[in-house]
Parts: sequence; C-alpha cells; structure tokens
Amino acid sequence: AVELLTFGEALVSLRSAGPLAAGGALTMHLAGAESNVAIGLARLGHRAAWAGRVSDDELGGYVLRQLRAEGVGVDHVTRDPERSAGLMFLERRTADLTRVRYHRAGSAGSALDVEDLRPALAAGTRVLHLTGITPALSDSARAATRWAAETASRAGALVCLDVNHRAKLWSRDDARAVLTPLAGYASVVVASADELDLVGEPGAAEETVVAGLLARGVTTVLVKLAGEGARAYTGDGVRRTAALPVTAVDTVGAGDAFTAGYLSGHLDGLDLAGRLRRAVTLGAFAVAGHGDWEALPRRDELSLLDDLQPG
Ligand code: KDG
Repeated sequence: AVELLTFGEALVSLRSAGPLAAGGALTMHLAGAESNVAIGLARLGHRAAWAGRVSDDELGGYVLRQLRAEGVGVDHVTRDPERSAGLMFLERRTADLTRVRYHRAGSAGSALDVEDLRPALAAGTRVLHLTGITPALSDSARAATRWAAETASRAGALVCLDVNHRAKLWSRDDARAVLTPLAGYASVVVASADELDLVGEPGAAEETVVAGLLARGVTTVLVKLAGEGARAYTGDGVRRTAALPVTAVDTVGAGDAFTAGYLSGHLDGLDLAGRLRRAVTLGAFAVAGHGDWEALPRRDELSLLDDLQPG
C-alpha cells in the first residue's frame, strides 16, 4: 500500500515567456493538479502514487519519466495507443497575468475509466486524493472518480476532494451537480472561497455550505484564500491561518502545494495547527518559484521557511 494515491490527467504544459500570438520559445513541463500533489508528497519522502492514462508515444513517455524522476509511483499507469497526450499552453501575457489554453478534448487522460483505477485501489492507500477536474473530462472519467471515492472510503482511506473548478471544462451548475454528491465520500474538502458553493447550494454562504458538509460526514473543510492564507473548519469550529510572507513570482500550482502540505501533515500525524503550517509552507514554496511543482521543497528544506511568521 502507498500513503497517498491520486489520479487524473497529467498534461504536457508548454509555457511561453510572453504573448503566444507573438511566438517565440516554449518550454515543456509536466502539469496536472493531481500529479502536482503526488510530487509534493514524494518530495517530502512519502510513498505517493499517481494513476491515469497516458499516450503511448514520446509525450506519454515524458510524463512517466518526470513522475519517476520525482519518485512518484507509476505502477498502475496505463498507456493508450489510440489517443494523444493532453496539452496545455500556459501563456505569460503580462508579469502578473497568465492565461491557459487546453488541447485536451479526446485525450488519453480524458478516456480514464474504472478499469484503469481498479489495480491501484486494490493495492491500497492511506489517503485518496481526487480533484473536481477529473470528473469534468468525460463520462467514463466521472464514473471512475465516483467509483474510486466510494471504494476508498469504504476501505477506510481518508478521501480528500480538492474542488479545483476549471471553468473552461464545464459550467458551475454542471460541476455542482457532480461535486456535491462526490463530497459525501470525502473526509477532507478543499476549495477556494469562490468554489465553495460547488459543493452546496448555489450562492450559499460559506458557513452554510460548511455546516452542510460537516453534517454529511466531512471532518475538515479547508477554504483557500490565496495570499490571505486559509480557514479550516472542523467540528471544533474555525481556525484561521495566514500565508507566509514570500515574494510571489508564479501562483500556478499553489493550491495543489497547499493540499499536498496538508495531507503530508496528516500522514505525519500532526495536529490541525501543524497540518495548516505545512500547507502554507508548501504554498509559499510554490509561489516563490517558477513552475507548477518544480520549486516544492524536499523534507530537509521545509525548515528554510521556519523563521517566517504568517504575515
Ligand atoms: O493546479 C494547476 C493546474 O491547473 C495545472 O497543473 C493544470 O491540472 C491542470 C488543469 O487541468 O488545469
């Protein structure tokens, strides 16, 4: 068994240094919220695995190579000989504004189905991480996500649902109709403040959505507030935590880093304050360096930010 299993679509991300319409060099990176979380855990020395479908060509080979290089388990990854890799262009439009353009419809990753996940779930995990991106990819990926959440929660794993709404993939109403029932399998729900009503009634206040989730068996709701830190709700009430004061150069992947830090703290048996401290520490590393996951810390680097007080 592994400590953390996650699954979804890993993308090949092509990053520009300026407007895409102006052309110029693109650099190739691994992207994907779930693989970012797996890498975050693996960097800290946890046994983390990623499952999904990748194309049976050089791009799929690149995804696997990157994950293996980061120490993420890929034993249960399947190769799809028919479909191509999902691509994402990440355009740096201005110093503070990046834009995303997907080429992922019909990709290998989006064809994920229950059979792809069965061996990984059978091998066992302490934590199952899933995002609201995967069920937006296709009917089969949606069924696979639900099946995995149900199977892992029945097996006693901690299920963490990271809402991660991607407006380019589906509408808020479509997302809510799928994610609200999915949250019923989760122990931990992570959402940014503007995503929270995707696991509750449309337009509902934060406290109302949280109360509904806690009543349905969720033990912890983490509301991410970007540079403002986060609020964590449990049966004991709410605890606020501020972000660490670092210079942000690239916020993509910060939410995934936050979730990875929280789950690492859970696996290490830390109390809520300790889990949140690790979550904001990983978030700080992610925003202070370039790339989705490249700047995430190894365990011996966690202490580099020890002297920073939440600002
Ligand atoms: O969280 C960062 C992700 O947005 C990025 O890695 C790509 O998974 C991705 C997606 O579907 O947008």
